[in-house]
Amino acid sequence: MGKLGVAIVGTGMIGAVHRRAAILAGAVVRGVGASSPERARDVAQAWDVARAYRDIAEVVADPQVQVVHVCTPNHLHRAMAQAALEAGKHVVCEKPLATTLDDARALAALAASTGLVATVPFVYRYHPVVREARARIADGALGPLRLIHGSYLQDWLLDPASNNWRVDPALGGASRVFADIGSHWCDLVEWVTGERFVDVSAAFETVIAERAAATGQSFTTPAAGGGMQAVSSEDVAAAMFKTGSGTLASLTVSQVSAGRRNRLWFEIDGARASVAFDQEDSERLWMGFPDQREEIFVRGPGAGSAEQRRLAVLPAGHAQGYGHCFDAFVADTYRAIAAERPEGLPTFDDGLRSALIVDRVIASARARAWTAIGQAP
Ligand code: SOE
Repeated sequence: MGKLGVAIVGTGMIGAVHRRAAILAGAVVRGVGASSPERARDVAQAWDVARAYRDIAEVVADPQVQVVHVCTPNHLHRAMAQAALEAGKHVVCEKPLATTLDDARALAALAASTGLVATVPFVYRYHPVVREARARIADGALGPLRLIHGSYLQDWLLDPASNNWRVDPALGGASRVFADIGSHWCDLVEWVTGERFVDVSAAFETVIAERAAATGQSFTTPAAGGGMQAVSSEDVAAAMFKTGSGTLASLTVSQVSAGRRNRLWFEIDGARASVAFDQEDSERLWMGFPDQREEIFVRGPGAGSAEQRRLAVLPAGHAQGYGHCFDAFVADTYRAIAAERPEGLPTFDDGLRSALIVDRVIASARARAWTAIGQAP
């Protein structure tokens, strides 16, 4: 089979991460689409790719493209992913899959009806030690679960001078911090434990009431000479969940926690052992036992579960991290296109599950009440 042809739509920070992973997985980036034709031309030149698309119609009409990576602001995901699927292209669509539950449902249904590969980068599933935690829980090492807790903290929006399209609900969706990063934690914890959250009680706070007017760029500094603009999306959120088997979970999410760059952390406490993972210390998995024993499992190709070893691509001591997760996710997406069945590949069904949780979290925060999520989809 020849090399897969790929289009990257959206050329901010995450578009560049997709591009690198696509190339490492052996694909050819045929073209890029961006926020304007001028930007697409500039990026096509900088990335040395053949085509600078003016719009999504040009992307999906390109016969050289078999896979479309949707890396745009969230409000465009539905239209872009739908156009690609309808044109028979496989899709990798950034999370959140869509800004409304109805849109996520429509995309998941469309993907299922086409039989095309449609994935969502819940990439923290690709840390080897996360796979190890999942394997040990599946093997019964923890026993019945007693408590799940954790947080996902960042600080890139701590400064009121920082702004970004994610802050604007018209572009990012009705939830910001929860949809952007709380969604990762929920996906990860449900996947690692095999449990589903069925009820939620959540609260949101906007702690920075005004931010410098946005330039529209990713990870911006303020527009020159711009004023301030009111913020309505949440900077921090707290949520309690109950799982289908009755385990209580608590999650704290923030984009304004100084010094926390990308600290996704979870701990799962069972009757026989506890297990904890920290994304900023992602080579190690902590396990604690009631007899005061501890185990630090270190990522490496020579030990642990089959999936841990499959994803441990570097020798121990040669740190693997976020970029490797992304690379492995994209490589597995392309394997699925080649009719393999890689384990744990997050699909549009997982994107829909996440959209349902986000929708229920928003409803709970608005109603100030426990709210049902349900096990499906
Ligand atoms: C910004 O908060 C961001 O890039 C998220 O959008 C990603 O999903 C997360 O993995 C890292 O932080």
